[in-house]
Amino acid sequence: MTQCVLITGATSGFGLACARRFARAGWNLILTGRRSERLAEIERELGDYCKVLPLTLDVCDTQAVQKILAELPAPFDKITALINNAGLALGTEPAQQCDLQQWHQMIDTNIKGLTTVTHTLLPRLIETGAGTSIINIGSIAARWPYPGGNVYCGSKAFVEQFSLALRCDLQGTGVRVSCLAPGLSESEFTLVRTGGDQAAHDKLYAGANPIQPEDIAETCWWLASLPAHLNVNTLEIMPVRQAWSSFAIERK
Ligand code: NDP
Ligand code: 8X3
Repeated sequence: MTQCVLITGATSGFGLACARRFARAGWNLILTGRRSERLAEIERELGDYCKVLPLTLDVCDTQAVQKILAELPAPFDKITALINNAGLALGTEPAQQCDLQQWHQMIDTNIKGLTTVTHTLLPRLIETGAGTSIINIGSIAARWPYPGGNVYCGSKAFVEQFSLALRCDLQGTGVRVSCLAPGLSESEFTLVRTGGDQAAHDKLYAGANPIQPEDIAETCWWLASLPAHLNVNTLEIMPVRQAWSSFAIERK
């Protein structure tokens, strides 16, 4: 039977690359995001390879998520993989200069949105059973804090620990859970974070040979295609040119 993946945040970056990768393998796609026109374009691009269900959906809108995901039509009602990818960082300022509304938007999207989608789909995923995958997109920011990371780092730490704890609860169902934690990756992430600052985007990635969305899509594909008895718990991935730096020490 044809498999089906639901990808949140499929309108750009990792999510879009995942849509293309899974379509290439013949999986049916449920694609979500807030930008309807992009979803329509992607449906036109991938519709020849597989069945596509585009859903304009803000993961922060709990009622909409619950309603829309409860009413999935066949053949999209049996889901073999959920990629919880929708997320964002906003701002790079120190905590004491941050905008509270931006903090709340990160929490609402990266934590509340991810948990709402997961909670809503769990019965369906458990029904599909062995070999089903939940892939939560975390970040190296979960484990490696940096100045200006504040709430974004915290939200991704939640994603990692939630993923591990979810595994405990799902033991016996056959559903596996992975937290995939990428490092420096070139997508629309920095444009979103900086409010559209193209120079900041260009500077961050210049000469770094960063991860590309296709790299993450390939990794998600691998995770979802592993034999059903295997669970990758956490997977941190960086470009070769990225590594750690020393502690910051205040001297007086
Ligand atoms: P992009 O900005 O390119 O993609 C983000 C996606 O999330 C878009 O499709 C956007 O769709 C969607 N999204 C954002 N907010 C919402 C919302 N409220 N409801 C529904 N969809 C939403 O960035 P990336 O591809 O890089 O980011 C994908 C994930 O990867 C995020 O969780 C990010 O935190 C994580 N990540 C990114 C890294 C990087 O360096 N780029 C590294 C590590 C992790 P739309 O605007 O249409 O709603
Ligand atoms: C995105 C990676 O290092 O910019 O999650 O926070 S980082």
